[in-house]
Amino acid sequence: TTSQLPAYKQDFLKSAIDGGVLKFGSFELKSKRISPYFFNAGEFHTARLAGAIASAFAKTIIEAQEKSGLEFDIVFGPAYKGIPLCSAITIKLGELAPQNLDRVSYSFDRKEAKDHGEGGNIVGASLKGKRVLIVDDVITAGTAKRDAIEKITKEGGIVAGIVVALDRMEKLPAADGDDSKPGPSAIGELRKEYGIPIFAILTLDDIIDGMKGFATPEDIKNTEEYRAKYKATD
Ligand code: OMP
Repeated sequence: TTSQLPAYKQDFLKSAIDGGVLKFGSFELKSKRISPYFFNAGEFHTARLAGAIASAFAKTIIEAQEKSGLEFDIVFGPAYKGIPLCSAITIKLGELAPQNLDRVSYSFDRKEAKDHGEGGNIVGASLKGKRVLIVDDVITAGTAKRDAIEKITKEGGIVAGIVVALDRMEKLPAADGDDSKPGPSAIGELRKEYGIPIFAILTLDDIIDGMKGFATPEDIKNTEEYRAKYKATD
């Protein structure tokens, strides 16, 4: 049940459902997998929902700081969906933990390099020599996160960790295309490869637990079947 979830995570799940951010049906993912559910962070555009996602991120980050010693100077949001996130989250961190987090900055990247004016690829705080926390909407295969890590490293930043709204807990797509075999998680591989911590407000397990209170039996069944098929072994 959702009762094991901290209250702020339950609130976030409720906001995601009420706001139409979390939808059930049939959706093709970037990985080409067909998913019975989809989380569209772009729907968090009202004042109330933008506040809800920023709060849930900020609380997850503060918890990671307290429990896992996460330390960072910059909240980095990869273009495009990470851009409103990094600014809203930074404001919220300053509000919730002014004694130690009102010194953090945000920055984000451009999709295309700008060759006039101030130039460069990064808007906001310079990443050089700074500990950078990546914030993004969803992690499935981790491809977009890998790109962000490369970009930050190229700019001289040190990646301190990644925080996402949703960890879909999926195994990496199999090299031979056979997704029926067990496989390691996208998150696990990123952790190993780069030695960085990764945190999520919600996981697929949280959604399945939470949806028992409101979803149709068919959506629950489809989502459970999807989890059984694609959940990673770690
Ligand atoms: P990576 O895991 O880094 O490849 O990124 C997955 C991306 O897929 C996310 O950043 C989203 O743009 C998109 N996505 C969603 O937004 N919501 C979902 O529920 C699933 C996906 C997806 O296509 O996997």
